[in-house]
Amino acid sequence: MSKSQVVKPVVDLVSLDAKWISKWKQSTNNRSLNPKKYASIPKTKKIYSLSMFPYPSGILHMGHLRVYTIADSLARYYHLKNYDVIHPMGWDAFGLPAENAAIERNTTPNEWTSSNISKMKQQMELMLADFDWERELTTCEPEYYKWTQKLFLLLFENGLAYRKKAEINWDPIDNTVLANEQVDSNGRSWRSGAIVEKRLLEQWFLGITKFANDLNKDLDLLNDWPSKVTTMQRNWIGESHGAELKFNIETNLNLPLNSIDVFTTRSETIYSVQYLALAFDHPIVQQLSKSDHNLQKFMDNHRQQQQQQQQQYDEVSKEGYRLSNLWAINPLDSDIKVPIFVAPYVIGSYGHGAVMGCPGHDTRDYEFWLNNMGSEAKVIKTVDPIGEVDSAELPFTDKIGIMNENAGSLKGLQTDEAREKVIKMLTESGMGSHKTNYKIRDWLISRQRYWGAPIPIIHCNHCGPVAVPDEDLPVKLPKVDKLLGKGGSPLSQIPEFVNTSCPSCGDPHAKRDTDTMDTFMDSSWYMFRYIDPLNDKEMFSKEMAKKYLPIDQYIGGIEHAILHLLYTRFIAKFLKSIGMIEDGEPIKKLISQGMVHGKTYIDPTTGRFLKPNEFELNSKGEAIIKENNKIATISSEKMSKSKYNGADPEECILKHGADSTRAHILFQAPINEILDWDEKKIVGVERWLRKVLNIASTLSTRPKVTTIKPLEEYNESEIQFHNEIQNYLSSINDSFERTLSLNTVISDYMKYTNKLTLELNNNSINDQIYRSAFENLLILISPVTPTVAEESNEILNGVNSKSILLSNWPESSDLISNLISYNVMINGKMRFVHKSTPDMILNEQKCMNEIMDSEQGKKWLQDKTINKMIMKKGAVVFIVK
Ligand code: ANZ
Ligand code: ZN
Repeated sequence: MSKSQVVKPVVDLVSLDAKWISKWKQSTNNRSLNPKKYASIPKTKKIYSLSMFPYPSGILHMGHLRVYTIADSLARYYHLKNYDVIHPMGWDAFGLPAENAAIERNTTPNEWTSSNISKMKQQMELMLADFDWERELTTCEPEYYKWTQKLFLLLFENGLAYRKKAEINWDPIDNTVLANEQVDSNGRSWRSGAIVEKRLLEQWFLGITKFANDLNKDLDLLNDWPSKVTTMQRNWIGESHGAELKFNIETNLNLPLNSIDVFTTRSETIYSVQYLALAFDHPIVQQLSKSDHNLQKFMDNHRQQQQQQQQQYDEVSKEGYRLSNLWAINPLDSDIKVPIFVAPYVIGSYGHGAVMGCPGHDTRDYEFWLNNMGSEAKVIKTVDPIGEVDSAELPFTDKIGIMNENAGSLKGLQTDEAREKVIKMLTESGMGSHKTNYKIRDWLISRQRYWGAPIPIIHCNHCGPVAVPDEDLPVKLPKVDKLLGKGGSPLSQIPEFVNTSCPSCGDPHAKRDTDTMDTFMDSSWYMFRYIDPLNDKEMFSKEMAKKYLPIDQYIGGIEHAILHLLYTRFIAKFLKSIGMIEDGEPIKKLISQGMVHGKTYIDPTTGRFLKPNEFELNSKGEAIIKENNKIATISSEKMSKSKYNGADPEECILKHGADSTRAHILFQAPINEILDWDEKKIVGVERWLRKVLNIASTLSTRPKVTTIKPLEEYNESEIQFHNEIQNYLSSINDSFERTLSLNTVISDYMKYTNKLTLELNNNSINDQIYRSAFENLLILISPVTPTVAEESNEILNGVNSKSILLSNWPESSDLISNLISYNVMINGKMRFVHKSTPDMILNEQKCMNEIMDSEQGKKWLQDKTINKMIMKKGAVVFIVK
């Protein structure tokens, strides 16, 4: 390679953004920032690469920047590989914040939302994210929510949407119902912070529990999901194998039931049952509380505990209320009669809302028993530990043990044998059976809110709830000038909306449902709409579903590990059950990206978060608090306004350019780990990108060599160069395709570039080999840093050259590490060295052809008649005339 002066690139990184955005847009008719996307190239395979759509808050934060950089880089990579890429974007646009913002700002949720959407779209362009805007969807637009309503009606027709009076969590500040998950462990609303109250309301539920078994079982198929997420889902579904047992009641009272069913996972403890405990909403308790004032009082006193759900057993009261004149008869021995209590610790909605109390074997039951029967109360124990262990321990809670003499005919059996035996005996007598229970509850979707998809149901005095006919969909949200944000459901205050006629019997006094749907409903199926976004006949066509589903990779935050993903899996299973899609699992690979943290400065004396202008950094990197000269504590915490530790993606891009920002955010941490944002470190990435531009400038001053040097003629440095470059290529490939180790991609880029820089002014690498390695580098970096790739290509090949983004991803070629040198002897004289694979001398024809075709071979052997060729290890001998 000839020496020449290094030409410094004239461009600065930031200015590249505007230049290339405008060029790309021109070349794609404003459709895209990636010319490859609409190039007419035969496609190899499809890839549906999805990132979780954002709530249109109006500002792109660092978390967005991170997830969309990951997603965009992957999509660009697959475009270079000529995949049919689906990479859509949309807006999860319904929900409380828009409604609250509208109330605060005296605007409408609609206006607020659409202005936010356009702001965020601009920011996405600024970060060079190239989404399929022709697939864009917005959940608050009638074209979309028409199909959300249709989905609801399909569920309704199939018995999976039903109404039930339910105790709901009521937020007295926001005046709305909250899902259980929206109530924190202190019983407060996640949003307003108010103590949540309970109310009874007629609500819409979706029957997710009907799919509980499949939702649990199919988690086993999700090998490409983080195990953390599948574990969280498994716990949430809470499958529990046990039995249900029936206890007859002995009483002189008039009760709605003459027996009590309980769910137990420990049937073998049946002879240790000393009482039954019932939940507050058990039918027997409901009935008795009507006439028993003391019971009413007890329930009122403990309702709070009953409400704060028995999530933390220890905190729930051990108090009970004994029901007089009431006994439960042991189903295996009618001589054993036990008392019945009402107890706050029994969960009304789990199992049968009734527990068989075994003080000898369950800690909770033990404490309850002593608390209510006196500390000296007798405790019956029917299981002992196996072996020589002390058997006096109370309660004995091990699941594994041996039945003792208190266990009647079970004596001597191991617990698991006894368990099966009890269930068998009870099954035969009709007093019990195997049962699998789930913790998961049906999905409450009613919201007493304005800004959501109206539930497409009309209530008729004669017909009950009636589906709005398809031709009347969507049921549009009525326009409002002003939202008050007080009282019940806003839609119920709009008579023109409420009053209608019954689609079934025509009764003119029918009323529309005034609730709107939980926004999780909008997001539970948006990925299906993306595949056929303009379809005005159906949610999506089966053909498109077949072509593009399942989602190959879904990228988003861990905060959606449970609900959103569970709802989506549920809807997929439902759509499969009605034949609309083929895969019951809609998401092949799940990628959960880590959070972005910011450096947080804290006053060590007061614990107060410090604003950037309240301290100064000294040369040791310490932060000295101006007010008191103390050294601030520095920690890394989730970015938030109140901690003054946020960083604005837009600012960073305007200062350093989109390429640097993108590469920096990928480089700083593996995608699934916490990223500690540190803008200062971006200089490393900037330095790297300048090196790339530098090489382009230098090469542009050299004549372009096109003759391709054959591999077998590579000299030592070229072989070493070739192999090193090939190693980077396969590592980068593997990272994009398999490991998603995108931080490694950036370090491979840097190493690749360093190798090129090192060889730039050595003469050891052939110009063409070098240049082609550089052009490959530009293709490789273009998914992450498209402007520098383009600019370098333009510097190198001129303004009219074809966009580098139109290239194909370089094929990897074999390493040539195992080439060996053959001394070629002609008529007894050593003439030249030929490099080839060790197997060259295994095949006479190959050996002959290879040597004759090589440059040296031609020179020495062209016009000669070869009498004989002898192949040896490391040498080839010719006898010629
Ligand atoms: C008798 C027994 C003996 C129990 C023993 C446990 C230990 P998982 O595994 O979570 O499903 N239980 C049943 N229904 C309940 C309800 N509505 N509210 C509160 N607790 C309830 O738990 C099943 C166990 O939880 C059941 O097994 C029952 O107590 C209790 F040594 O029955 B067990
Ligand atoms: Zn009717």
